[in-house]
Amino acid sequence: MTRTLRAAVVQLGPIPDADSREKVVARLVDLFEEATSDGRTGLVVFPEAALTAFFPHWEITSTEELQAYYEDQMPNEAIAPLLEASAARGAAVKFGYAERTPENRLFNTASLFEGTQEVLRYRKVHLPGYNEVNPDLPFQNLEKKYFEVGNLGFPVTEWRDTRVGLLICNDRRWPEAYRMLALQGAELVCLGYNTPIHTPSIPEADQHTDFHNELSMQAGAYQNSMWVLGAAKAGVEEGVDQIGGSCIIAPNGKIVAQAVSKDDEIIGYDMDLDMSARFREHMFNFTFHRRPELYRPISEPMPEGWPRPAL
Ligand code: ING
Repeated sequence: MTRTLRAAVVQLGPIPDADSREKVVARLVDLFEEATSDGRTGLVVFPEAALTAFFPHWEITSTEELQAYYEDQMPNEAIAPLLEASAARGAAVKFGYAERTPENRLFNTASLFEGTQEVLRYRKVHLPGYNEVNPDLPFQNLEKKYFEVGNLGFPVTEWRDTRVGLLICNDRRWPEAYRMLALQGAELVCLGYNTPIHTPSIPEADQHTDFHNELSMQAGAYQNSMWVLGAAKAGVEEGVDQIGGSCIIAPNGKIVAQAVSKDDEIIGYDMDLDMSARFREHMFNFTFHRRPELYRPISEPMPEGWPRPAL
């Protein structure tokens, strides 16, 4: 019996900084209900920072103002309508948000819920950008200032007869992130991103931002035989123009569905979850073909003097 799952990726257009959580969640509920109106969709994936504007793009000097972007609890009252819709439709939902723990630790987080039951939580490991404001830049990326490195590792869980993992934005550019999930048997990765078209640190890459987005996720999918569902927060949000390109990628590396706009947009696909196992039987049989005893440096501290360490 082939294992199939219909999934939807919901791309979001900009979230105005002035929008309340209630207003944003109402927008997510409308999109969730449209995405699951076929009665067959079992999973809906929203982007990173799906409850607020992507505030690491600017300096926030007021502690009180900064703290307002984080969720003190998850689930909470504001998200409840979305979780109720998830329960009513019998479809799981993944969304990203800024998290403050009871110990006052701050993370860029993603959660997968089935109704009010949290299936999986992940805290972003690869934080791009800087921990100091650079006034010369047209916009900031202050994730290293506003978040800690995730402390949950790369968790994978059994879910609906498959195994699922979560990643967040910059994680998708690092092969180790997908591999950590694939080593645990993940067949499906849900991720979201807020990616500016312009990369201040390397302007020459601007012409390739969409290509690098797809390349990163397609490589991760193919080299690990996993379904990758990538949801963008797109369009000009608080002055920062972000790519769209939300997509569903099969374990063979092919993009099988992709958004064409830079606004709210829903894409869906009936995933053959057995494709992952077919690729892992021979071509990407990790047990037969990988040589971890020769990879030790990949998991050790960076060599002194990189990118030109002593040989
Ligand atoms: N955003 C960007 C991302 O990784 C970035 C930051 C853009 C890094 C372009 C490198 C190149 O897509 C987040 N939020 O990680």
